[in-house]
Amino acid sequence: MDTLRPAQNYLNEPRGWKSWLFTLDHKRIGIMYLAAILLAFLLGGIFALIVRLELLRPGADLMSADTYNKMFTLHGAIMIFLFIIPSIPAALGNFALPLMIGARDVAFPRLNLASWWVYVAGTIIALYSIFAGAVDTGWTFYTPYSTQTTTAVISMTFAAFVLGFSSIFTGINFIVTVHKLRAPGMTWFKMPLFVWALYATAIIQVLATPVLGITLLLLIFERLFAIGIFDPAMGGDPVLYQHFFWFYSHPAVYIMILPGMGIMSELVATFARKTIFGYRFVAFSSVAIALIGFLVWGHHMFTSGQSEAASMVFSALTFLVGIPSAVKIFNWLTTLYKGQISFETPMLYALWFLCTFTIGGLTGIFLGALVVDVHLHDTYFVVAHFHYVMMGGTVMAFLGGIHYWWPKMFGRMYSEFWGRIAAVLVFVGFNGTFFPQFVMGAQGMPRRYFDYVPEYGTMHAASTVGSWIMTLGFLIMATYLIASFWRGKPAGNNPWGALSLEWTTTSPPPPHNFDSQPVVTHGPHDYDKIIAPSTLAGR
Ligand code: HEM
Ligand SMILES: [Cu+2]
Repeated sequence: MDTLRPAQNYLNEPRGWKSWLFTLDHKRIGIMYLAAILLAFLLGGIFALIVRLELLRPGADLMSADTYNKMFTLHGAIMIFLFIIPSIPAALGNFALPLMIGARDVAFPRLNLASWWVYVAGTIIALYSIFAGAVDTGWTFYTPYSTQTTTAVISMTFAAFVLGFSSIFTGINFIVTVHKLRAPGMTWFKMPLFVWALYATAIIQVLATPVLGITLLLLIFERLFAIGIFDPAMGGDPVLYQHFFWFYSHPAVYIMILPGMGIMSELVATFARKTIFGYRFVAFSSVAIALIGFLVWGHHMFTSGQSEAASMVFSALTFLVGIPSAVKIFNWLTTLYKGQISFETPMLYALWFLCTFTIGGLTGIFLGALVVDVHLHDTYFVVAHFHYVMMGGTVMAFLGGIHYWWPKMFGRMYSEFWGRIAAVLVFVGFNGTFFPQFVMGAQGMPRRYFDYVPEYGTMHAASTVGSWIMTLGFLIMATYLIASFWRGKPAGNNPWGALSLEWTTTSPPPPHNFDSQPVVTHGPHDYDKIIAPSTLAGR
């Protein structure tokens, strides 16, 4: 028997596919979520590649304008509702959170399983919508166009409505779990910062998601019964829709980024071997972002006809919400300062995050400035900005998190050599894809156009080639991660020499997580006081 890798663990006990589909084990639910969202990422990525291929050269090369509208809408809707919202909380959070606080499971295991099944149901409705004519409104479903187009708006918005419940269920579960199930000795300020981030995220999930749900229901009713809430032809107000939509969707961008920031804190501390600088500031800045994030939605409507006074207030509040993010960046940099940094794959993604998320965040401040936004609104500058935040932020952290917890999930290491190659390709490809879009956008290239004047040709071509480099990185990653199931060397309990509780149990963990109740005696990132040896030969 392999002493480093327990023969009996949550992966093979109990056996059989039914024991997976109806499992109440948070680790298995996390793994099932991971598989589901990775498939969603693949599908959304295929639509993105199609969009980029059309834009490789000026002219209508591959498809009609109408088809193009469907392609970017499906890309955006899948990436947002099926991939990025559940990505870190429901997959990595589900797996890691109970382990990190020393619990046996989440507070409501059945609700957790229900969350996954509701996600699957929502996904099936979304896939049905693709075949039932797709959607061409953009992922935002703006009225009045969304009440008039003949595409499958009703079923796609209903899919998003259903998916909302899976997100709310996860949020409720995490809030109660954090309040009730922490191990003895784990006070609030001994919680790992990833747990703080998931807790702040859960507050937004529970408070904001119902607003989107109601808004989409109203949209469905508007289409079915022509009530006249949003459509001006029926006496409705389309800007009202935008207010409702962004009242959810701005907080939702923090559902997307806060968990990524939580992973960042874990990676930076572990791989720099230092206590996080300003732990309480980092913890409270997550909560601050969650709360202030509710007050800035109007920055999406600077050009939609809202009062000048309102726009000025929203602009100022937008600057305000930048501060807690900046606090985090500052504290991570300070943590790295004079640390003993080791550049393994998870850490590379943390460094990418520091570069790309900072660009995304700062360009958000440009867009939050009222006068600048009037020029940049609905251009490729916006497309570049939100990809630097969502992909350069959340996805980089997510990839760092996968590589960090992979050995815990499956008990095996992946090829570090190929891991680094893929990381470099993803970084180069990402910047190659999206950096030119800042330049084009500032020069006036509008968003959501399938054709353009030849002047933008070079930059669009560079952007498309960038997307191919990124794709190569992802293909390599998929290969070595899958290969690790057979070839990976056993990781042991603690390959990174990390200090939080999940590394004290076996890899993979037993079904009940810990053989005896863990008791917390030190902080989660006390690397300057305690040395935890790596269980990996030669590290
Ligand atoms: C991984 C995370 C990603 C997320 C969350 C994301 C999200 C989005 C969203 C929300 C939109 C707006 C859709 C709309 O206008 O209705 C969009 C547009 C777009 N995305 Fe992504 N995306 C991601 C990755 C990618 C990748 C990898 C590529 C390139 C290979 C890409 C290329 C594009 C393009 C070309 C557009 C269309 C821009 C336009 O014509 O308006 N995206 N994305
Ligand atoms: Cu916003």
